[in-house]
Amino acid sequence: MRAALNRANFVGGLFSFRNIKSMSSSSTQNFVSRSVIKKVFAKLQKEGDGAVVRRGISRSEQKLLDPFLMLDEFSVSPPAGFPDHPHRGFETVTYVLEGGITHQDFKGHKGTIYAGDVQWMTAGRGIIHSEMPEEEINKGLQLWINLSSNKKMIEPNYQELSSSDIPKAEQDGVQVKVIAGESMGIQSPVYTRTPTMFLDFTLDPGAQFHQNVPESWNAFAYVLESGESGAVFGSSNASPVSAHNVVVFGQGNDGVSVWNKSSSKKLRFVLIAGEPLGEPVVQYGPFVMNTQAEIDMTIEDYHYGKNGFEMAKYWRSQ
Ligand code: FJE
Ligand code: FE
Repeated sequence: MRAALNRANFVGGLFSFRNIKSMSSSSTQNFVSRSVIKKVFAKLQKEGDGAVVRRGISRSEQKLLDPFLMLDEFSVSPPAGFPDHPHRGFETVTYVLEGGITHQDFKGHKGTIYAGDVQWMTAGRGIIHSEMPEEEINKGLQLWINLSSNKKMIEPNYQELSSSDIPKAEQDGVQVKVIAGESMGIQSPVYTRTPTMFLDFTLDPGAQFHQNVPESWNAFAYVLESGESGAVFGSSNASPVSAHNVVVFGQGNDGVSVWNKSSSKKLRFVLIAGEPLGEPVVQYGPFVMNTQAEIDMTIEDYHYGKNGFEMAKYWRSQ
């Protein structure tokens, strides 16, 4: 029934989008939404060199939100930033919301991403880089996605998308930017080594939407902007969520329903979901492996410049 509807919706290259409204001639709820099982306010925390981040996901959420390891909402101004530091065993996704971030790595990869741009970095066996702010005010999100044991030691890789490369769609007062995965019938070009959905939604006042999420995946939302009592997730009468909160959804059901109950302000949030890896996680700062022995080996590799960290001894960012 769903698949047939999907196909029927594709007409002459134009999509018509399923959502609560368009399918609700007889009832308002054709989908069962996951419910909110936890809310986490992203507290301010010092990180890097003089930088302050709001950490929405940290170790305490890792079990509930496998494969996600960390979500930081950053706001940095020079001279603060994230100078030379290593990563191994996972991916970092940097999504700039305002200003720009310049990155340089130990293999000569260099560039600046600006508002709306995304850098999807697979650290794999090892990256050493700096991430420094470009303008007066620089804001964005950084998400860490774990890699499965057989991919932790792959060669590093970058996928860089400028704002114009990110597919966008709009329907009934709901705008979406598809950073990873699929929404409203459009698909991101990003290759996700750990299957991931990363959607940036803006809902006009009074708008509502339902996003499907694969049943076995873990899912959360992070509220970027919301009017007073605006952001309602899971059920139309659930208590509203304010900005800078992570909303963790329970597993199962069709996906996630959301309402912007504000009569004057837009609601902006990211919806992020991923297929759990179900593997043990041992984290030591920016190294994420499966066992303590692998962490010990990683610290040794970094110290002696081995197994992917060969340039560690010679490289400094400019
Ligand atoms: C880090 C040192 C670091 N949150 N959000 C140690 F510098 C970092 C780090 C960041 C970071 C970078 C950006 Cl652009 C945005 C961030 C932490 O680079 F994660 C650890 N553990
Ligand atoms: Fe980094």
